[in-house]
Amino acid sequence: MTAPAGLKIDGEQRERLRARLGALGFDEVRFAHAGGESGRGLREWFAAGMHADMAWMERTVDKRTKADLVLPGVQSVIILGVNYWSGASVDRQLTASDKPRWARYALHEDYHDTMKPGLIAAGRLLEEMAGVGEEDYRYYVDTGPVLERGWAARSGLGFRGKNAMLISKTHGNWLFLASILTRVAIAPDEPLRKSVRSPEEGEQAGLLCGKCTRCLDACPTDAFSAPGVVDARRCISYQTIENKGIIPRELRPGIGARVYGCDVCLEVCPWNRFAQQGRQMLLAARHDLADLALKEILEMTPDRFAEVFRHTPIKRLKFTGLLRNACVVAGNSGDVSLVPSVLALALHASAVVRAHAVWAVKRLAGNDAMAMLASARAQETDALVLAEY
Ligand code: B12
Ligand code: SF4
Ligand code: SF4
Repeated sequence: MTAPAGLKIDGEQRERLRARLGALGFDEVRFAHAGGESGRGLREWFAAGMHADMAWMERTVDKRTKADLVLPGVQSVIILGVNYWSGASVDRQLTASDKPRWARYALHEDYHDTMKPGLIAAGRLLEEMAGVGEEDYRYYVDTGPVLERGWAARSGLGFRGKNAMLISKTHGNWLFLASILTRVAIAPDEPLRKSVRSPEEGEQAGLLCGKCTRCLDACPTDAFSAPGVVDARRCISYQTIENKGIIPRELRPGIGARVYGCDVCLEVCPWNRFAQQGRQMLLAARHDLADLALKEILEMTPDRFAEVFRHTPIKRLKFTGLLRNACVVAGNSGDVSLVPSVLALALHASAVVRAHAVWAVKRLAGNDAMAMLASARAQETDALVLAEY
């Protein structure tokens, strides 16, 4: 069934919908008008090659800039936010160790999976309250052809920071976003400032940043090509999660102890000061991952990887991807006790792992490295690995 033309949710009914969606576990519920084309900067981003090898994004560029191509007849976008901040004291424990660092979002079971039941329930609620069918809406979390941060800015959920993140005045940077495109017309919320209604102006990042540039200054790999614009090719998040091959050598030192993802431009932001511990209704914390020692990861077996990372986003990186990242972290650690573990990985079945292991041995063992690596080098045939020697 197609939603009857003119069907509108507003006033008290809209607030009831907001409250009931909130009760499902969504910490932010906002509404935006779906019309028009937006995200002009997105085409420029692709043209400049800043999406690296994420060709799946470029293939859906038209849909990403025009919601009507995703759901013909779409009237509104419901933007939902889930707070994943663990509170200041837990966060201090998670980050104050000498252990490898994980993006905070990854210290949970995969949010794509844990948020899905909430989105299914949200759809049912829309059917009940607006009398529509399941063909009248479409929900997404992360993987859909939807510019989630852009819609969130338009709905007034927050603003796009100079760090490109959608920043909420209540939750700071620590929100997962999800969206429901629907043919039901829901009275839109106001953006934080009226200018966000105009896509061109709205695409300018930093509405509530003032003179602050902390995130731009703190990025370890200099990944911002302009305020609000991340060049994925230089971003640690891209390199440690999305890139499945060789991490460019010049970026490896900047990765530091970050074994999966990067939160630097989020954690320095002063807007986080109001963040409160999340309700965790649509999340399942896996803070235990922050206790893993680097040596344990370097010496992990595939079975142990499957066991430890089951249901987490890290499983999508695959075992070899994690070993590759762990080699980079080892190379940056200055901890010579790790040399035997990385030396063993210089003989690993995966050329990608071998390449990063060779780099790590050279960083850790200095002048002694080539002698230690002699036997591995004698067996090596892969050009990319040989280039590391
Ligand atoms: C591709 C991607 C990445 C790439 C590229 C990063 C980037 N800056 O785009 C990589 C792998 C590097 C990455 C990293 C991270 N990501 Co990411 N990523 C995405 C994804 C799938 C698409 C983003 C995209 O389209 N990027 C292209 C750029 C150019 O678009 P943009 O930044 O959104 O800006 C455009 C729009 O906002 C638009 N616009 C402006 N105003 C308006 C108004 C309207 C109405 C519209 C429609 C558009 C619009 O114009 C801008 C330029 O075109 C989204 C999920 C999604 N479907 O949106 C998650 C998403 C953005 N990532 C997320 C997260 C958490 C991260 C990390 C923090 C993970 C980590 N800790 O390692 C880092 C942060 C890096 C950073 N500072 O941006 C969250 C962000 C939540 C939030 N509060 O902002 C999202 C929304 C996933 C989710 N569902 O929660 N990510
Ligand atoms: S996530 Fe890290 S590497 Fe990427 S832009 Fe932010 S600070 Fe830079
Ligand atoms: S750190 Fe400063 S410049 Fe960066 S997003 Fe936060 S307020 Fe804006």
